[in-house]
Amino acid sequence: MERTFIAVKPDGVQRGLCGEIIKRFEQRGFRLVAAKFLQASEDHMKKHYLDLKDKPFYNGLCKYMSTGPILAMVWEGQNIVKLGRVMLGETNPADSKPGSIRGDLCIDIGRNIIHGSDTLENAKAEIDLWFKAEELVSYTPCAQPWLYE
Ligand code: IDP
Ligand code: MG
Repeated sequence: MERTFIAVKPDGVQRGLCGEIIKRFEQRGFRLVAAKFLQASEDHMKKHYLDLKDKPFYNGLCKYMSTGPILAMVWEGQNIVKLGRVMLGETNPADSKPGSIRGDLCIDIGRNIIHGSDTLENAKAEIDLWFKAEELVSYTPCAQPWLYE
């Protein structure tokens, strides 16, 4: 089992898309392990997006991410880092296929409503940045044997 960090960005929260996004991960069969609703500081977002610090959009991105509440979540499941990225679609919604979250629900690369970890290593680092170990809940969902062979 893998874990990934998924966040509904401030634009997704303002547009009332938290429920739709949670629904997609639940219906796929993934398990919610942790969630919190918070407004992140610009400093926190600068840590989260540190790998993009040389990009021209870095400052604007960190500012936009700190201007409103975020729904931060940890989801678990087999191969979830990769499958989560497929569910999100491409970074640019214009390149995202219909059926993906970004392909269905947003238009602009700078307002692409959702974050998802891109590698297992980054998922671990992002989960550590956003959550304390005791905030992650372990349980066995009753559908487990109906989801996995
Ligand atoms: P990802 O969110 O699909 O992993 P990254 O390349 O890691 O994409 O970029 C992080 C975020 O930075 C994107 O989700 C998007 O919000 C923003 N971003 C990426 N490229 C651009 C751009 O060219 N203009 C404005 N914002 C961008
Ligand atoms: Mg990324």
